[in-house]
Amino acid sequence: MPEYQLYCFAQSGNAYRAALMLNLIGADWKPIFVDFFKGGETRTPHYRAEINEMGEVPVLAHGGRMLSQSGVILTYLAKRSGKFKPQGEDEELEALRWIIFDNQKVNGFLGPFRFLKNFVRPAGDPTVLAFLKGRIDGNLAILDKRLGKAPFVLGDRPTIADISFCGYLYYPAEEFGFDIAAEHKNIGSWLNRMKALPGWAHPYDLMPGHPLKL
Ligand SMILES: N[C@@H](CCC(=O)N[C@@H](CS)C(=O)NCC(=O)O)C(=O)O
Repeated sequence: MPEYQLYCFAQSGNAYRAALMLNLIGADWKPIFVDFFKGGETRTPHYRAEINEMGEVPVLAHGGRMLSQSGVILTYLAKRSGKFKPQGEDEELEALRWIIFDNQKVNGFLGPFRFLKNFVRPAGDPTVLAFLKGRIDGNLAILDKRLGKAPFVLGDRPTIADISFCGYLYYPAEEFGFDIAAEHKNIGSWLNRMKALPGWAHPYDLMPGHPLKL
């Protein structure tokens, strides 16, 4: 049995952060498919009792541990592998600062926006989508400005803060209705730098459940 198991599904950018990290550090891992869309698996009593009381993916199973929250999983894997690890207290705090900003305001809005646009019928209320899009544009601009100052979020080398931001950013532009890499040039260049790292793979190739048959 592989050392790490990751509860995930292909459309989840939140889970992609953990899957990408596992691949980039060369971990021995396998995905465990969670049937979020058809089976509503994250809402079942079994999932909430045995896998994650928060009812979310990703969940990383390792030894006796069941870890959720991608930021926690990234921190755990960085500590264990020594890779993509912030060095020293200042960098650790800086990484955490950007990971929380990402979870709440960048991928934290991109995920629900893409979900409402693609995966629910009827599609989400235009007012809600417009609100989310406004927040997304403003927050991507903040990331873009940051990436104009250095090649990676914390400076010259990639850390878990960069891996967190990858969340939804490699999914096809058609799924959003706008092209993030084209509209935000520094983010576009940074996405290419991340893509060049050994072990990088697209979310649809790394996690099970694509294409989605609704
Ligand atoms: N902050 C969390 C977000 C996790 C999350 O929202 N996952 C979604 C899938 S993309 C989920 O499982 N949602 C289930 C639900 O909200 O019912 C993380 O980064 O792990």
